Amino acid sequence: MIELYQSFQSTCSGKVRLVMEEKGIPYTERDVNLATGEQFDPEYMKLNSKAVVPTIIHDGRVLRESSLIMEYLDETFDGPSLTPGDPYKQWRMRMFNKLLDEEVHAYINLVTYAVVGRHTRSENRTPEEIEEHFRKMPDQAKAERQRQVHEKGVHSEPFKAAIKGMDKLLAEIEGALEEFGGPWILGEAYSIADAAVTTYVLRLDVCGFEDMWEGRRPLVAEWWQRIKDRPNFVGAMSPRTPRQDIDSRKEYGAEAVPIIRELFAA
Ligand SMILES: N[C@@H](CCC(=O)N[C@@H](CS)C(=O)NCC(=O)O)C(=O)O
Repeated sequence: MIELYQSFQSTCSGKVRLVMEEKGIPYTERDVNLATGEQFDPEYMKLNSKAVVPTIIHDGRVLRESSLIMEYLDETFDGPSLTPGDPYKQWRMRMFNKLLDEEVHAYINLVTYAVVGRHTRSENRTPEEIEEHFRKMPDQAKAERQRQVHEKGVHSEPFKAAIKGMDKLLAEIEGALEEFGGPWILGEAYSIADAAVTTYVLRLDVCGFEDMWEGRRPLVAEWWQRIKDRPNFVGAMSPRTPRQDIDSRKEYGAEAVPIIRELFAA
């Protein structure tokens, strides 16, 4: 039995869950509450020194980094293979993971912070505590972007840049669906590439930003419907995610919808 240290809607935890659901791997969820800082608990940091989720424990071994965990699970367990046999397609699959790790993950964090995180942080901390948090961040360029997003939310320039960055991911998906002929990103077989990008598109969907593909990126729109119809989609976010966490994203996200429409009309 795999132990998965996770957070309900965390994109990276979702990637791992999608693979486990697809391959029928039994797992137990261990919740790490990122809002209250449980990721910094010294006991948890013994498992994951970067203080992030997910972490899995399998056969007494501790594994980190969602992209690498997906490949580990695919190679270790029976069930449908999620890695294409063709080396070129394997390269494309890993390029999707690289794009997520190096760019998209930072963009989605900014999007989520602009839509909902800034509201919850303001409810739980004083303005002085929030400023102290920004001052302590080791990467001050990142802190400045977050500060702007904190102040102006979905009206800030970093939010708009992050939405454009997310559109780059959608363009990559559209391009691969066209190149390989679908129905999945790398062609006939559902793969780690599909599982990896699902949670990022889901975050946009949960925020009510489906205009980013509907009517704009027809192959993504059809693929997204197929993804949501798959049995493993249950793993995209923890099935125990509180309903109000999901609803609040759509409620707060409504403010951004006209901004996004304007961005893509320009
Ligand atoms: N590269 C890591 C990134 C993990 C990551 O950033 N996880 C987020 C949740 S999706 C997290 O734990 N954030 C902790 C925090 O916000 O303090 C992976 O792919 O596993």
